[in-house]
Amino acid sequence: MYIDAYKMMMDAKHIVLVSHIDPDGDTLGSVLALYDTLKRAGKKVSLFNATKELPRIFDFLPNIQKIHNKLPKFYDLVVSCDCGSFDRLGIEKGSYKLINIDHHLSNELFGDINIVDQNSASAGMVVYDFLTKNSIKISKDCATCIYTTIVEDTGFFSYSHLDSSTFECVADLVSLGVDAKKVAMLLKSRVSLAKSRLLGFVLNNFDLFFDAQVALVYIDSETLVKTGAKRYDTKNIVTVLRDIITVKVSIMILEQKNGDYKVSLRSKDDIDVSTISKFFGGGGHKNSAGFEVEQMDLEKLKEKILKQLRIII
Ligand SMILES: [Mn+2]
Repeated sequence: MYIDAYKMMMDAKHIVLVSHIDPDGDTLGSVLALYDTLKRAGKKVSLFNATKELPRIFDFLPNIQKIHNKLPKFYDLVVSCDCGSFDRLGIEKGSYKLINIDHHLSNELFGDINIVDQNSASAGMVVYDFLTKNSIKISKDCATCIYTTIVEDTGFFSYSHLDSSTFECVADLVSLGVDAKKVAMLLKSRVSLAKSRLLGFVLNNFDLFFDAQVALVYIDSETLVKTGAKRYDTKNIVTVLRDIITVKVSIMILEQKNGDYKVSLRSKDDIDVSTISKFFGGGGHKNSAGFEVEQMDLEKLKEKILKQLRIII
């Protein structure tokens, strides 16, 4: 499939690289790594993301300013990266071909070609495998993008899916010119004022359950307005609660603009929160998962989540 996918890319007239709605460092780094490579191969390539405003923290990724929320008039191939399901792409179905590059266990294999490796630390690492298996030279810019996907999805080498292949890949990327110290500075040492304020809110307003093994925080739209935080400032903020020594699972319930809820779950060790997110129709990984629910009574929602958690804790 690696070879077939490359052939499909080379045969395409206009390729659109699609990163998922509410993008993170993995999806953005993956499409930008491919963009760099395909442009060097002389291909016509566009970058699409359905979300209007991209997280500012990734402003150092080469060509990120070329990602737009408008699709070109004609395109015959879509390549999606880090999208577990088709609806995460934010595009309509059409007559184009689709290559699905991902690492989610829950991937729905919606592509004409699916390169899905659930043992990969990031979707960007699947891109890396794709490039090396096709003997394609990786530029410094491309390596920086792939490196970013790995540090983002592993929390700078702290979560699961870390094995020797991850570090072999990283060693290769560093030898190709990645400045690991610089990337760490750019990603870890720049927090927006709004996010700092939101962090303050989270630490002051969480509840504990099951002998302090579960921490839960609810963030309503008003809090986002008050702190000035954007939706992407809420990303991974739930980990600060998981880091409390007694806590095994942390939960963030985020009110959406239309009154629906987005729920993020983080866990430690062997507690598999993806089983919870799957119960509610969501997806994710063992220690990091999430789902969305339609408008309902908040207390009822909390009760329902805790009831499911009771089973696995
Ligand atoms: Mn990912």
